[in-house]
Amino acid sequence: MKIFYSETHRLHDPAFEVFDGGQRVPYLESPERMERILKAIRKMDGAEILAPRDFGLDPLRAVHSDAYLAFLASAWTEWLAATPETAAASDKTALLPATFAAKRDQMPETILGKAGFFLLDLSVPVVEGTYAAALSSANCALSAAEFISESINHPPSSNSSFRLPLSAFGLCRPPGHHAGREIAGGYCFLNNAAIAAQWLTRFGRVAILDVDYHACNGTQDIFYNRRDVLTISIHADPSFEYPYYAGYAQEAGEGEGLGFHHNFPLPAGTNNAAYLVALDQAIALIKDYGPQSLVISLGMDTYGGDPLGAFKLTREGIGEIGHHIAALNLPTAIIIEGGYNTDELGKNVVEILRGFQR
Ligand code: OKP
Ligand code: ZN
Repeated sequence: MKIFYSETHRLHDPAFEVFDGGQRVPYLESPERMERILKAIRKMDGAEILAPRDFGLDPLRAVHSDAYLAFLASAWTEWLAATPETAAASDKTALLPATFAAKRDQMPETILGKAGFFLLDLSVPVVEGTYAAALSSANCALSAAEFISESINHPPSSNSSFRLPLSAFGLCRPPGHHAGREIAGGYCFLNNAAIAAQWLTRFGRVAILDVDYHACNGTQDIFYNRRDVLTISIHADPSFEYPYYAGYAQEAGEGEGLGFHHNFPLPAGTNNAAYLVALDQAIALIKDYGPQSLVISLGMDTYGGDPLGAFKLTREGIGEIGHHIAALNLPTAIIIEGGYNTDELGKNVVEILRGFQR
């Protein structure tokens, strides 16, 4: 399997985030996550690690607003200009506002005003390298999408003599699924999976299946009124879990998009069997939709030992997820989102990728 990866993610390495209760804690979405995954993947049969191609800004502008992209591009410079003392302590500090926009019809002018407008919560500290890292992350997702696009409209059953690239893995950091059209949140700045899916729409209908522990409020936001991209998310019930304000079962899309978004909120303690029931329902919806390609937002935080999750999936359950999805036999770009048990992260990712090796 082709794995698209760049070291540029290291440029996004904030010293802290702020947890509930107001404590500053070490940033959980750490560069070490990628190191652990890479280490395990290198031992996998047939793994080929490739640098992403630079797709430029157009595929990002198809998903995010220009004002939001401009904010990400200049936020750090503006923050430095507004707070010269930041420069001296730049390895310990970050741009993080204390006021957030409940109403969004006016974008303020100052950098703190804009930060509150474009950031959703206290887990998206912006540092000097955030934008560069986010761009490179999106390019990894786009490279995976481009690679699998070769097999779109060429089903594996057709009598071609070469093996079609049915799946590829975007080893993306920072993650993306909480980033909306013009908002960052939950460690996410650019919505890598949405950017890949949008790019794939040139070849026909696309489905996004999000199996991260957290609801994909960003992906839901981006495609909510569209029917050319089916979005489905299986996650912890937002009535008790982040992101709290999206991911409810009754949210089903609107306008043209009504019926083309599905949420499967599950309770704390969800085990393999209960998870796979929801997954198979989601897979049936994807079959009915009949997409030309599939994007997976892959979170490993459904694992029982995850510090941010309350599900009880085992490594075997995680392996099953891979096999069930791979049985759809669709050109599939797998994009990594969350997963914070660094000791088990690599093994869990390899376990799920195994289902796609054929
Ligand atoms: C990102 B991804 C809970 C704090 C939650 C944000 C979590 C973002 C998860 N006490 N902070 O979906 O894995
Ligand atoms: Zn998550």
